Amino acid sequence: MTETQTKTEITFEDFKSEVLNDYKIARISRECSLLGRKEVLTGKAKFGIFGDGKEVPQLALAKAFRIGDFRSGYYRDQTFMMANGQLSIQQFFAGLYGHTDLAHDPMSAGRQMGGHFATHSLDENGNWNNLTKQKNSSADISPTAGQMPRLLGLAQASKIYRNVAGLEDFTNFSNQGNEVAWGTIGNASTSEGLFFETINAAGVLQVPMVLSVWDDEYGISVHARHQTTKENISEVLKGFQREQGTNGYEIMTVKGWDYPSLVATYEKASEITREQHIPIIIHVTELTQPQGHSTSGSHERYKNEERLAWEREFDCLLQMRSWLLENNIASAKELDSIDSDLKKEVLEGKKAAWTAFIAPMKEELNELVAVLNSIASLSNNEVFIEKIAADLAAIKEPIRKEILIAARKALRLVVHENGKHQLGTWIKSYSEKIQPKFSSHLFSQSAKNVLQSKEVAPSYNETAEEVDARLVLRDNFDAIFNKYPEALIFGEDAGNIGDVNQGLEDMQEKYGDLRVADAGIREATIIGQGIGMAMRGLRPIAEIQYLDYLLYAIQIMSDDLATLQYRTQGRQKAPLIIRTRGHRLEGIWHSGSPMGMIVNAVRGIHVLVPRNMTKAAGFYNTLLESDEPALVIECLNGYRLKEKMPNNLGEFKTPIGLVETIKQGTDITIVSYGSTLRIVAQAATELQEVGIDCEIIDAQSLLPFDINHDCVKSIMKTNRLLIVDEDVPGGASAYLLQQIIDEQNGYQYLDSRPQTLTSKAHRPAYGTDGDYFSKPSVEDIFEKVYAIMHEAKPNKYPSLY
Ligand SMILES: Cc1ncc(C[n+]2csc(CCOP(=O)(O)OP(=O)(O)O)c2C)c(N)n1
Ligand SMILES: [Mg+2]
Repeated sequence: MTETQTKTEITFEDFKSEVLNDYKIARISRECSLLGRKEVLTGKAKFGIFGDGKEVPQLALAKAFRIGDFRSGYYRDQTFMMANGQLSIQQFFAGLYGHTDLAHDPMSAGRQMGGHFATHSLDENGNWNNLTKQKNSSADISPTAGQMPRLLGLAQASKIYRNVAGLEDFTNFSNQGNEVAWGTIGNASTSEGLFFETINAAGVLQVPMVLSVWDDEYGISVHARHQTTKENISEVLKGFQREQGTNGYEIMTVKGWDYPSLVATYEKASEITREQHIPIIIHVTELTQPQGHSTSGSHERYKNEERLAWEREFDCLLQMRSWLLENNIASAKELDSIDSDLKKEVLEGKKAAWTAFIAPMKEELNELVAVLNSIASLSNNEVFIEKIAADLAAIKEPIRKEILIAARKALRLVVHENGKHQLGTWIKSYSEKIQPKFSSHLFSQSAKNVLQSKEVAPSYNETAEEVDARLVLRDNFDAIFNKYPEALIFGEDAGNIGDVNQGLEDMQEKYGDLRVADAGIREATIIGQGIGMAMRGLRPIAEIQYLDYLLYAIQIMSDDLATLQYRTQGRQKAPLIIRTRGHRLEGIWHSGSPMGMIVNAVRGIHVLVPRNMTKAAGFYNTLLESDEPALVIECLNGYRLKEKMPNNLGEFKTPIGLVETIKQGTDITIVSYGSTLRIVAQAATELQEVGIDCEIIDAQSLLPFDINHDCVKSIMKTNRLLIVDEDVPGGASAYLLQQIIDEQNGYQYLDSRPQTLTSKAHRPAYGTDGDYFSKPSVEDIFEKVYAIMHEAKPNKYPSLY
């Protein structure tokens, strides 16, 4: 035997031990699923969705998955996580119970139901870990196929790192783009639009992505014949197969119970995609669901006896066991002993998880019982409080809801007594301690969160000329691409022509077609592409051509991007910038301003509404220094208006969360944003002519809004409030009203009813008249303000009508 042979060949014993280790992992995973279901049925956990029936292919996936790779998958992947050593038995059960401590449930600290997996890209301070030194799983989400858009971006990042110059120092994120993004999806979820959109986009982009379809023929109760043409997704996708001289995919099919073929298939896929950056689909067929879809139902209701018998026979674990026996890799005795040992191991892990889950709550309960007993003895309601304390103490396995209910009920009984202070203080400090377990990290809590950013005003040469405003944006993007090699932009028409309004004119020529790129018409995956790339250390700017078409992307923004920090308790982030343009132009689909819909759907993403291009450019500069996702909406009718060209391009920063008073006044405060401000300003000029002095506040930033509470300070002076926007009635104007009246306590300074002026409820009609009769006009604003002043001072301002 030569020396090289010794290194590459493994002995039978090594092979056997590796295969048996695989078998053991799969068996542990199965046992966890079986016991997990029991935990739900006995009431210890609320809901269970498990990976039983999908174990064996995940062993093969785990073998091909290298350090630095990324996964974007779904709730069946527990065996894969276990094979990576990233999900212990105890952690599996901690997740099932909803343990709120990240040390116990590293996937989401109890925020997500079990079966939603994640690894930590960030340390406890929100700083990046070295992602090339760990196996990475982007955090799962429940909406079927919702993992697909992000998968595209995770794969695209490798392509960027391999091919874009200037990223040599980004060694924490990539080793020359050698990382593969591995996706998993259920067969039925391939019916979703997001699936097909992603498949097409990855075929166009040619990125290192391997997508596994776990095919068990069902999506809950619905059979493949209702889901998939020809009942066969790989058959249907055949047109995507690459051929001589074309782009496209490698498509592979393999049976989910055939361990050696699975291992070979995944190895081959890994090699091809890693080297050539070709996307691959692996259709894994003949999988089963031994316990049905989830703990919510039983599959005997919708599978016939023949199918159930087949599932029993072709259970991938049973098949793996037969293979081990048939090939004399292990004896039945050896396998039986593995099986019985691991049963004990799983039971012990489960018990440990439960004890750890309950222990802190027991302590908290005891603490409260002591407080209750101490106030009871001094209370007129002693008997009642003692009863509450005794009932509480009798709960053997308490949850926090029960503890807090008891405390809050008892508080009412001592409202007239001294005891209320002790109990009230306890409740407050308990809530302060517990609430963050459920509510922290909606936004970044790192030193780079947007609120840390300081304003830098644009500065101008004395001779600075007024130019078309799009040039301010363009030259600022130029400065950005110069300053940040990791910054890149892509969208429909963003590349070759430099966006529909020329804000990126000549940028592709200068920075190449990977950094300034055209994208297909596919808004959801444009966002997903951005999410995935941002999760791998790049600074993507995803462009959505018009605000009206953000609707196609709002689902993925809401479900994935907005929840990312929250659902990982701050251990993953995607500081994606979404650039779009909107508000006033022409017609039903080119002039919408659905800001209420947006601000309510994307809590977790900042929403910025600059009134001009200098403000917009300043927002991009701020965001690039921060680590949070944001949506920036430029004014569609503002690109050709004149603005002075600043001389500190790429450096000036518009602050986030601050309003700006753009006109001082004493009679009424008008709050508005975006394109409407110009109309408000015109109305204010005309109102001045009749002696009404308006104060105009530009909201600038809807999420977060007015963190310094400047609006209420203005109302203290004017005592009147009007909110003007182009959204539907009750849209973003209602949100602003809630913020100012409720959050800022503005109601107490008002002498007139606070009002809103918005567009009509319908979409704006086409043409100049369509605009005039659909959206608030200068005259509408004039008359609205005048009417408010008339009501206050009827003699000075006699009624107009
Ligand atoms: C958008 C969306 N619609 C519906 C659901 C409810 N749902 C959860 S899983 C599932 C079936 C998925 O089947 P499949 O993709 O085949 O995965 P499997 O569970 O069979 O592995 C459905 C309909 C959901 N989570 N998201
Ligand atoms: Mg299925």
